[in-house]
Amino acid sequence: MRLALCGLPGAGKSTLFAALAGRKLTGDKGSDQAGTDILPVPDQRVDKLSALFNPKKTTHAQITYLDPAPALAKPEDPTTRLPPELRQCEGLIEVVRNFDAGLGAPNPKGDHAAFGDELLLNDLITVERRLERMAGERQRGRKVDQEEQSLCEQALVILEDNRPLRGDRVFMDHPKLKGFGLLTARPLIVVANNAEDDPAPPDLGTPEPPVVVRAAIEADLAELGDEERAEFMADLGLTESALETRGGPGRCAGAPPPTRPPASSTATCKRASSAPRSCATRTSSPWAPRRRSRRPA
Ligand SMILES: Nc1nc2c(ncn2[C@@H]2O[C@H](COP(=O)(O)OP(=O)(O)OP(=O)(O)O)[C@@H](O)[C@H]2O)c(=O)[nH]1
Ligand SMILES: [Mg+2]
Repeated sequence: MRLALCGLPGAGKSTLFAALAGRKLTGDKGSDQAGTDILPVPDQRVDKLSALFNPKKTTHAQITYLDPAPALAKPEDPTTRLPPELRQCEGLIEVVRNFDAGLGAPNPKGDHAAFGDELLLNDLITVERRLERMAGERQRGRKVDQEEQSLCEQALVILEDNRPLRGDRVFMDHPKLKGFGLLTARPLIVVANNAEDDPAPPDLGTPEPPVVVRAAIEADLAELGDEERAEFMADLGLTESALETRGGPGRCAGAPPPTRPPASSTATCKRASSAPRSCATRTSSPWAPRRRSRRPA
């Protein structure tokens, strides 16, 4: 399974990716390099069975994590604002900034809504363009696929109502829609990237709270050797890092015990808010470059 990290610029995607991959951040934090890593999904059942039967080889399920480089956007085409790799993944992990670090006061609820709008807008344009092409083909006397047309029309109604497509399995699985790479039809895990001293999940206006990580701490931990890491964690009062639960960006290190299973379980695959939102009413682009600063050492 391929999962792509996504979200507004500066949300901490690359920092979280480095923590998940258990490796140092390449270059300066905030660099635009893309990354891919394949990680096993921790599964105690597999471990128990393996210990019981002692097979020659034990293979855990694997997840490929992608941290795509920011897209080279053409201002006139909103569909170029998101990295194209998002369309090739089976699921999305949206990272929402909930720290300041010189980037400005966090607005996790607003950022989550803005990114949701961006996904919706992309799908809306994709479906509209396909319907336009089909209308053109019909005009030229060519036959069009009735089922595909009907699916596109149904999708258009939902998207025009500012609702994502992931509520309906038809749009998630249908082979005739596979090639479209519809983004709101992908399962979505929402991860709040919290400030170092804040373990509480922010209110995103969604029915369920997001998974919380503190990516900066996790990335720092990933850079340490075992002994130093244990010391650093003890200093911070942490019992577990993302590296130990990296089948997914699991729970917030040091946070109260989780109220739900880790992200590798479907229980944390949330639906984006289905509350109507308007793409048109947004006044400032969330894609404007943000001021970056390195965290103080
Ligand atoms: N304090 C704090 N700073 C963070 C955290 N996560 C990321 N940062 C900082 O925020 C800045 C942006 O982080 P990145 O990981 O590069 O963000 P990104 O989402 O990959 O950014 P783009 O790829 O440009 O969209 C960097 O200066 C990071 O050091 C965090 O959890 N806490
Ligand atoms: Mg990045």
